[in-house]
Amino acid sequence: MQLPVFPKAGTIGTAALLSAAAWSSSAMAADYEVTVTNLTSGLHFTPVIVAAHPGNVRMFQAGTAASSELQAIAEGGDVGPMAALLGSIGANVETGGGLVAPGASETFTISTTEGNDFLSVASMLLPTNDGFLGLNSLPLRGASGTHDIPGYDAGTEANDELAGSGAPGEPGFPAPPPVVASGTGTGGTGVPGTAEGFVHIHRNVIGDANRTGGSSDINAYVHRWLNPVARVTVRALDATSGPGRVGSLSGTAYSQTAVEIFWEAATSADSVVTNYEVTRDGQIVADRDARSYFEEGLDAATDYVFEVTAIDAQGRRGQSSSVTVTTN
Ligand SMILES: [Ca+2]
Ligand SMILES: [Ca+2]
Repeated sequence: MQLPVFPKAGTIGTAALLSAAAWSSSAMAADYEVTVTNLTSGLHFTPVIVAAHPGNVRMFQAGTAASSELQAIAEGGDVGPMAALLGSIGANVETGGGLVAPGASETFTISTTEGNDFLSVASMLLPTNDGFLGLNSLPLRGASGTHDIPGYDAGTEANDELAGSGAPGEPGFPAPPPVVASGTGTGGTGVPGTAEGFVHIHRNVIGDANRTGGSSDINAYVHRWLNPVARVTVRALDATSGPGRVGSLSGTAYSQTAVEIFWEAATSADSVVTNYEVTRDGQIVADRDARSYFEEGLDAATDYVFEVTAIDAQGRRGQSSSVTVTTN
């Protein structure tokens, strides 16, 4: 069949062509909950775009020139052109309602249609000239879990670090009130540089400590960051695919140091459950094809939280169940 293909990156298009083998014709429609969390202490995210799309399209590709649609996101937070382009090839697209503040999260529910098995996420980092967070074509099958993502520079604008325009091709970064309130300034002379020409991992901002002058309008004490900048948490909602929860999870303490937990089998709606992952206080302690887990060597009179997650033959994870067991 003829797959939809974006024009090559570097012209006006968005996607690089991937191997058709990466695209699965047996893919099923499904609903996912996608939560984007701002992991930084001082950056704001512009309204987020979340898209489920075929495996042969990409919103961006590191090492190649950005599309005009990505440029609009990275320089001004405008997701409209990218949403329109993705919509035109049949992608499922959701966009956010506003800025995502440091430490905040926004949750999207995305219903995918058949063939849209890859998830991409993007949003501008403020204050930067053309920085963005990007999750690039994550396979949705088996994607339930957390995915930490870095900040990229779109390469379309020089990083002069001056408050200015959010229009593509114009210098400066947009500074809406919450970003100004976080500590940006004015009156800088500008950090020297030119547009880099290709998407790359962002080398971070320089900033300065002079709110009304210096070389940068970015505050070095507030707006510098370390990667990752964002966490994307994906959870499959569709009860017609993948594993469900285990049943009747319970636990028993045998002594001051030994406990055992038990559960009933989980089922997968369209596959078979092959194993169960067991964690104790967040650490994986077992991954097995069994319906119980015994552990000794624990501390006396202590609460332990066990979680059990079913995993099916396609690697998909169900929702976790938890039980607290207190040693004697
Ligand atoms: Ca740049
Ligand atoms: Ca300054």
